[in-house]
Amino acid sequence: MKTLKIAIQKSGRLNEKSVELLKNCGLNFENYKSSLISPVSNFPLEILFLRDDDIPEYVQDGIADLGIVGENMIEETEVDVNYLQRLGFGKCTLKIAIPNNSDIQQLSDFNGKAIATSYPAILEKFLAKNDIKADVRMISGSVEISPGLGLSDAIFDIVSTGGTLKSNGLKPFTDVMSSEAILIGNKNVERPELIEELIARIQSVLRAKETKYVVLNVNRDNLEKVLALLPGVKSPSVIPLAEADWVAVHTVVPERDFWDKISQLKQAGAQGIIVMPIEKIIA
Ligand code: PRT
Ligand code: ZN
Repeated sequence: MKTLKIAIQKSGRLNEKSVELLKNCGLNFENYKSSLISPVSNFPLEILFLRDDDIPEYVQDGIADLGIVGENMIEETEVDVNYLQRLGFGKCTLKIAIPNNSDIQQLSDFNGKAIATSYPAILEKFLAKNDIKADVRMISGSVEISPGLGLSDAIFDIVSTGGTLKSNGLKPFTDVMSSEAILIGNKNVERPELIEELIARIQSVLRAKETKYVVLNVNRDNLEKVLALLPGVKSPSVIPLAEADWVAVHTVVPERDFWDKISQLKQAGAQGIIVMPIEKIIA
């Protein structure tokens, strides 16, 4: 039977998180930097390690069945693939940025101006939508130095912390798209049941990351107040303790409002709060 192939970045910003995600899904493989392909010993899957630029087309053409790549690469290459799952890492924003001393004030000021970028397709689409006629200059690396060299009036590039813009005397002008790593799949995939299984495993890992397992002790007098703070959870376990009138509550709390929740629980009488990471949540 056919072994599936998943393409991930060989080295770079998405490599480590992609490998970690697949390992957390229980896939057993060697992560040799020197190899292009690595078999998974406990799942009918092979991992292909590639430049991120090649991943969208490999998946579109069926050389790989699946791929993990930034959404920006999919937009830029305009490939026809299935979007299967957003993965929550590699987050960034693609922005137009201008020199600090630029006289550009509004979008229409870009008419006739030169913008350097490694993402010409995304930029062209944005400019066309806004009816701007600018000169898009394709540069494959170090886009941020081009205004300083007099090669362009602005840049269009990926920004995460903004440090690169700042250290090159640039400031953001407008956001064009946000991006994160995404699992993509070939449109005519052969073993959909295996892909479903892999997606289910990925989702269980992602769900677990979004939540913490919390154990706390509370006097029965305060139990109702504490339980009222945990409305999202189906039914927290309430376990009697050796000391009469005291119980332990086991529950999960979403990461996003974690600190708020913990301080509310303390105020409501929770004590001895223990917080643990969750490895997987099987739906
Ligand atoms: O070798 P290969 O071709 O595979 O990798 P690459 O060098 O082309 O890509 P890589 O590893 O740099 O990025 C892979 C993917 O990570 C991108 O396609 C994005 O989806 C995502 N990503 C997330 C980023 C960033 N954050 C990021 N900050 N990609 C690039 N950057 C660069 C940006 O180009 C700029 O030079 O970081 C700089 C800006 O960072 P800040 O923090 O200074 O704003
Ligand atoms: Zn690349």
